[in-house]
Amino acid sequence: MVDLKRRHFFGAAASASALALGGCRDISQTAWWPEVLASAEGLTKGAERLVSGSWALAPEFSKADIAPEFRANGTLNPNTPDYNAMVANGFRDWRLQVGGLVAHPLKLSLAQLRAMPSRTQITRHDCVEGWSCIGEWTGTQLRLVLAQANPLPAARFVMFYCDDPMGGSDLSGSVPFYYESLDLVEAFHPQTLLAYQLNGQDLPVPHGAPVRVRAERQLGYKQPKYVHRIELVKSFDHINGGKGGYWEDQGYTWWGGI
Ligand SMILES: Nc1nc2c(c(=O)[nH]1)N[C@H]1C(S)=C(S)[C@@H](COP(=O)(O)O)O[C@H]1N2
Ligand SMILES: [Mo]
Repeated sequence: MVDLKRRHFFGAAASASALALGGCRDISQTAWWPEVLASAEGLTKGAERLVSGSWALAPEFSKADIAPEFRANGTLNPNTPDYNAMVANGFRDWRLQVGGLVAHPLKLSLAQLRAMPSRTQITRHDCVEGWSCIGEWTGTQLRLVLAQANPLPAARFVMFYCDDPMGGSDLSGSVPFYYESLDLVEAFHPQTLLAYQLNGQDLPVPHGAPVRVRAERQLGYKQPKYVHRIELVKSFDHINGGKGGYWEDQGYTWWGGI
């Protein structure tokens, strides 16, 4: 029932063309999110994987569908001294760390990521706040990076740690930074990218420069921006609020499948 409600909700979003805002769509507020969903998370995830299959692709669109301006949301600039220094030198010193339960920890520069095979996809981003936007993303499939790192058999989740401090409630004795997680099925999905371009341009700061995740079968909050470290873990119980992500720790459901 919850799943149907949500499908109805996004169905409505997709057809509300009268409300289109420069290619981005906006619909009215949702009172039922996220409390209603939290209770049926396991059910929803199981049902979606049964219906759509583990490897079903998210819809892809044509160039004509691309929104002239992709809406930015959440953090628009981490604006920390470290981040600003990286922006100032074009992310030359930026490194993506991949560690945790892997046989071969990695430290990749932006140039190394860009030198790997790339994928480009035109997809629709759906935010729980009730807007969607179509954009073209280019990046390295996460599966290629994970294959290089060679996850150990105990690994079950992929954690993404971001550069933007979230302020507000103190979850762990230090300032909480945005973070997220995916299970291995989503992480190895062919449309799950470490994206470094939006609409053919280097990823702009508001959209997560230099690298953000695109996990196209998942809602907006499962697409972490400003990712600097990836960690494979057996469980996220011990990480921050223990729910697997910044918004999950505030009550959103961990399963953010569309
Ligand atoms: N690091 C980080 N990633 C984030 C967020 C954020 O605030 N910080 N917001 C999330 C939410 S709720 C959405 S809808 C998308 C927005 O992506 P965009 O700014 O490229 O539209 O990023 C997600 N990833
Ligand atoms: Mo969002």
